[in-house]
Amino acid sequence: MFRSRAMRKVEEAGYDPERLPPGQYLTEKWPVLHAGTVPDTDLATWDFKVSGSVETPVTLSWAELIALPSTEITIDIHCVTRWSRFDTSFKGVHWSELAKLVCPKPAARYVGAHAEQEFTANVPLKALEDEDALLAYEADGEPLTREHGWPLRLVIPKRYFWKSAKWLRGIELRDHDEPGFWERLGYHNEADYWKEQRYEF
Ligand SMILES: Nc1nc2c(c(=O)[nH]1)N[C@H]1C(S)=C(S)[C@@H](COP(=O)(O)O)O[C@H]1N2
Ligand SMILES: [Mo]
Repeated sequence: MFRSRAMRKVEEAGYDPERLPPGQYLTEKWPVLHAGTVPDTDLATWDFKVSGSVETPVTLSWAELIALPSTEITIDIHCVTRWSRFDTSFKGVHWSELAKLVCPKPAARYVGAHAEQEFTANVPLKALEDEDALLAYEADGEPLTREHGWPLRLVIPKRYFWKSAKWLRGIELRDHDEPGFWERLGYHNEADYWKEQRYEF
């Protein structure tokens, strides 16, 4: 069976080479990537909003958010710039806990993730409902570092990592899809790394 050089390296590192999506290579490091600057956040004034196509919009303080039941996931990160990092663990709140509070309307099918500095990312609501998606506040057993999105980031493991908005401040449910920051710049709307959905052009 054909093995690319990148896949052979994955094998040499002791992993199943089939874990590496096409066009990716494995890195041990965790690169930092974003547009703009790392925001200054004060947890005392920080809040998190769930809005849009919901019965009961909510605004949660940091204390209220972390008081919600938490879950942990261990996932592989695949960045569109071609690095992949295996087995990063995240702890945080699953969307289902927030859904209990807001009651999504039947028409809600899409999500706009809102982050600091007007950054946005869009995914289908199904992707957020997936059991391995998370609103994460810890990575590898430690609070997120500022560069990786502290205090809260989205993690959507089945898509390229640009969908996983750092410095997340809100989730807006919609009855229609709207492209986010990178999607407006030509990145693929779906971002399935097994299909190499990197760019629309
Ligand atoms: N708020 C915000 N989140 C963002 C981005 C961004 O520009 N702003 N970039 C995305 C991109 S392109 C990637 S690859 C990942 C990188 O996450 P990391 O720096 O934790 O590796 O964050 C995503 N989340
Ligand atoms: Mo990225």
